[in-house]
Amino acid sequence: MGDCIFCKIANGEMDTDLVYEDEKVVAFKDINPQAPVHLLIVPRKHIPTLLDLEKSDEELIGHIYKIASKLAREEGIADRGFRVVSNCNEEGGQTVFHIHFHLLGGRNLQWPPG
Ligand code: IU
Repeated sequence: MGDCIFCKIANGEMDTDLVYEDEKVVAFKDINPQAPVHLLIVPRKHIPTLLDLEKSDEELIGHIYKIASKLAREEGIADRGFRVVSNCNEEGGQTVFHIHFHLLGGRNLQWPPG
């Protein structure tokens, strides 16, 4: 936890392009955007992977999706469409081990992902 980069961002110890924060989550612009809109929604609580979620985190995850839809509207990508995705472990493409939800939009997203 001590050297977790997303904990540092959530605690305000690192500069970031913050777009939203409340008592449970922060959202900021991804430093390596994969779409015209690419935000990361990150819980303040340090949870390494989706596999570490506990029963008591259910409300938090619901909250994250609610914030994703609010931000999608605010970013102007709601009507045309967008994607919320969370990668888990190596083959899932996870590189930062503090769970986060990518909000992507502003272009025609392909399926299946690579
Ligand atoms: P992933 O699903 O764990 O691979 O996503 C990590 C994302 O975090 C990735 O898109 C990075 O560009 C992004 N990121 C960031 O926005 N700021 C940082 O300081 C670091 C990674 I490290």
